[in-house]
This record gives sequence, structure tokens and C-alpha cells, in this order.
Amino acid sequence: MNAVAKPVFNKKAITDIRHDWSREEILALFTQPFSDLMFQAQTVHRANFDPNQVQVSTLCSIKTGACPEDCAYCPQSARYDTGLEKEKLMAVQAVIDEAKAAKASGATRFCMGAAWRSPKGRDMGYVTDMVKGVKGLGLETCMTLGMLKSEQAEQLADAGLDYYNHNLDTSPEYYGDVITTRTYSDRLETLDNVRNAGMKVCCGGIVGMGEEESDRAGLLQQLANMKEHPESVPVNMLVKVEGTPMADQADLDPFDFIRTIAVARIIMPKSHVRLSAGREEMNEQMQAMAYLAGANSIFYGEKLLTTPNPEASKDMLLFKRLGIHQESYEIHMDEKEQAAALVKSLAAEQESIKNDKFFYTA
Ligand code: SAM
Ligand code: DTB
Ligand code: SF4
Repeated sequence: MNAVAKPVFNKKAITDIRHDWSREEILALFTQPFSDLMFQAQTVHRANFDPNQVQVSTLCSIKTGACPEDCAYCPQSARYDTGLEKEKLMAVQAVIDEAKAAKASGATRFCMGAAWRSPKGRDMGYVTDMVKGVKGLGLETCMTLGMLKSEQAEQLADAGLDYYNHNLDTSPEYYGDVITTRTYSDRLETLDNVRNAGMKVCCGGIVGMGEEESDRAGLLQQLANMKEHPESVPVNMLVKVEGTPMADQADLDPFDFIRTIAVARIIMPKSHVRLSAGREEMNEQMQAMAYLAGANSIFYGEKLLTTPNPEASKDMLLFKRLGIHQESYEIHMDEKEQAAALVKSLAAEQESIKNDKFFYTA
């Protein structure tokens, strides 16, 4: 006869924010029976969030391809022939137009990504204008531009950037098998600079890159043991792109992906956990299971940065079938400030080349 499962959590444990997780404790969460793990994740999720609410972000690649870094998963690295057409930095107005369209289709956060190792001095004025213009539309803003110095983080924070995305990608031990052109501690330094500048941190990683379960535990351990948990934790399933060194990587067991979401939910109870890249290859049942495991954020819109994502209408239909509603966002900027932000970004646009979606080779 089966023993009755003992309740694992007391009331305090489900809302407790801890920063002292050991690898063994995290691995013990991973390796327990699937049903027990899902029950714990649901318990934590329901104690901290509306379980039927999901935050919706749209991505925009403001500068595509020709990146000098060697991230083995990435279609935008100049080192791999992925057939991707490189593009110049988008013009400020073109970014604002895309943000307007994203807002009209229901997104509340607009995430701008650039295929850079780090932004250069001459880029900063343009990206800060993008932040101001997008914020002026009443959207939350997020950027991912590579490594940031503390002054650059401050400039972005001053422009009103809400979130900065910079992923640790994997465990410290597996990291060297994936990227050699920047170190784990470089990444931690950028994350410190973002936090010290007062922005919210969006930091997660990729699973399905040939790593072990212990590496997935190691990534989550790094995130949960930061001084403050990242407000947003994207869990990406590797998108295998022809031409990258990871194109032929073996598939990860889908349950191991769901387990990663569930453990992230348990050890970072108040963070938004994002069911991030890889949804195009997931069926609806798997996505529903990810929501059950505690995912409460997605990228919404037909494209991620360079690879496809499910159509917005399909996501809306799935939300309807599951009884999920979108998290709303209200901007607390007074109207004058909004108008000034828009005027400033439009003025910068006048200086850039006219009638061109792109600006300069960055
Ligand atoms: N260049 C900047 C950087 O790396 O910090 C920002 C853009 S980069 C494309 C943002 C993140 O996208 C990466 O850190 C990685 O986690 C994720 N990513 C890139 N290619 C991916 C892929 N093929 N599958 C899943 N996630 C991917
Ligand atoms: C994140 O963690 N995932 C997003 C976002 N942050 C920038 C990017 C996913 C990229 C997937 C591959 C591509 O479309 O190029
Ligand atoms: Fe460049 Fe970012 Fe891609 Fe790495 S992940 S190659 S830094 S765009």
C-alpha cells in the first residue's frame, strides 16, 4: 500500500524568500516524484500570485546579427553561418511604431534586444530615446543589450528603463562549454550594475543545451542566492538553429523542462517565471503544464528576436480555453512627462536618416 504523502511546506515556507539554497536541496526538489513537485509549485504559486494571471511581453530586435560573441546557441553570432541577415540599429521612430503595434495587440511590456557584446558610447543616446518613447506609450520597458558598465546602467535607469535582461544562461560549471568570449563573473558584474542603478532584473537561462540536471539546479541556485531575486526569470528552451554548434542537440525530456519551471517557482516565490523561448515547439498541453508549474509570463507575438513564436491569436485562444487573464500594467508617469519624453525621442528621430527603418551599422 502506498504511504500518504506528507505535506512538505508549512505556511512560512511557501512565501519565505531565501538566499541560502544549497545545490543538494535544489536537486532534491528536482528529483522528487513529478506529482509532488507540481503540488509544491502550485502551493507556492497560489500563495504568492493569482494563478490564472499571466504577464505578456513582446520582443523587438532593435539590432540584429553580426554579434562578435560566440554563444553556441545563438543564431546572431557572426561566427556561425545561420543565414541570418544582419541589420543596422533601428531608427527610434520605427521602434516606437513597433511598440504601438505591440500595445494594440495586448502586450504590457516591450523588450528591446540588441546583438551586441555591450553598447558603445554613441549608441546610448538612441537607446535611451527608445526607452523614453516606448514608456511614453504607457508600456513597461525592458532592454537586453549585452554587458553594461555602471554609468551605462545609470543612463538607462535615468531614461526610465524598468527592466534589464541579462541571462546567466546555465550553471557556472557548464558555462565554459557554451560561451568563451565573456565570463560568468562578467555577467554577474553587469547584473550588479543593473541592480545598483535601481532597475528591475530579468535574469534566467536556457535548458536543453546538453547540460545535466545538476547544471539546471546550479543555474537556479545562482539566481535564488542573489542578494535580491530577479523580478523576472526567463526559462528558455533551446531553439535549435541550423548553423549553430547546438543545432543537433538532443531533445530534453519535456518533463525536465517543466521541472525546471516548477523548481524556479518554489525557490523564487515572488518572481515572475517566464515560459520563454521554445514555445513554438511545445504543444498546448505542455504550455498548460508550464502554467500549472508556476510560469506566469510569456513572450507574445509571432517572433522572438529572430526565430518564430506562436501567433498571438493562438495564445489568446489558449488563454481563453484555460481561463487565463493577462496581467495589467498602469504607468505612474504624469502626462507632462510622457509628452516631453515623446517630443524628445521624436526630435532625435528627425536627426536620424529620414524614411529609413534602420539607422546605422552598430
Ligand atoms: N546580446 C545580448 C546578450 O546576449 O546579453 C542580448 C541578446 S541575447 C539574444 C538574449 C538571450 O537570448 C541570451 O542570453 C539567451 O539566453 C537567449 N537566446 C539566444 N539564442 C537562443 C536560442 N537559440 N534558444 C534559446 N534562447 C536563446
Ligand atoms: C530571453 O531570456 N529570451 C529572449 C529574451 N530574453 C531577449 C530571447 C530569446 C531568443 C531566441 C532566439 C531568437 O529568436 O533569436
Ligand atoms: Fe551575441 Fe547575445 Fe547572441 Fe551571445 S546571445 S551571440 S551576446 S546576441
